[in-house]
Amino acid sequence: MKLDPFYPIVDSSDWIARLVPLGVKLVQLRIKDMPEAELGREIAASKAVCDDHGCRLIVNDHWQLAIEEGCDFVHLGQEDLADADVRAIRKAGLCLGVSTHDGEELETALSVDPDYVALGPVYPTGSKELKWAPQGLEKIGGWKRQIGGLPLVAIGGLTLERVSGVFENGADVAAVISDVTGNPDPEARTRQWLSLTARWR
Ligand code: 3NM
Repeated sequence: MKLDPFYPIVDSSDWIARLVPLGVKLVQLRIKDMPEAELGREIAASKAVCDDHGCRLIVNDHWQLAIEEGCDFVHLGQEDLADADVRAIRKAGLCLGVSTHDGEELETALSVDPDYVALGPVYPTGSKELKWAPQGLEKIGGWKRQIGGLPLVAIGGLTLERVSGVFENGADVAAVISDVTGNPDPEARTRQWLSLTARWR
């Protein structure tokens, strides 16, 4: 599977409505702590915008709602993966991305035959509390050698200035939160990301 190299992660359908029309082709909706009915509405609204713009929507965690809303991609962390019914996800025809942070987690991820593997945190991140030290660029090459043709998503502390390094070391996709949504001008930053990553498309 070929994924777009620029993969912003946002926490609302409002963000999706702001960024996707700029030309984003791959986005993750990552919402924590929201009542289920509201979550369903957020996913549906995000999907509508993504469908209108030919953008692939990846729903974090909420795989049952993703199935109900007719989405085609979910992302699971290791704990969510342990709790999820991967068979049901597959039966509904959804693709699956999985987070990994060490060799054991990579093995677990590969055992469910994922559609991509994410490795993080490449650099220090303020967006998620993690027990792992930054992985560094060399680890990306090692992961890529292990997973072969499977897309490798790099995540954690990525910025426009750092992104060439992750692609040169073997990542296929750069996932990013704060460098986009924490920027004083997220739309302009998104356009810069789209322009800089176009050569890896
Ligand atoms: N997962 P930022 S790092 C959601 O390592 C997430 O699994 C990570 O945000 C992992 O681009 C991370 O602001 C946060 O550093 C990424």
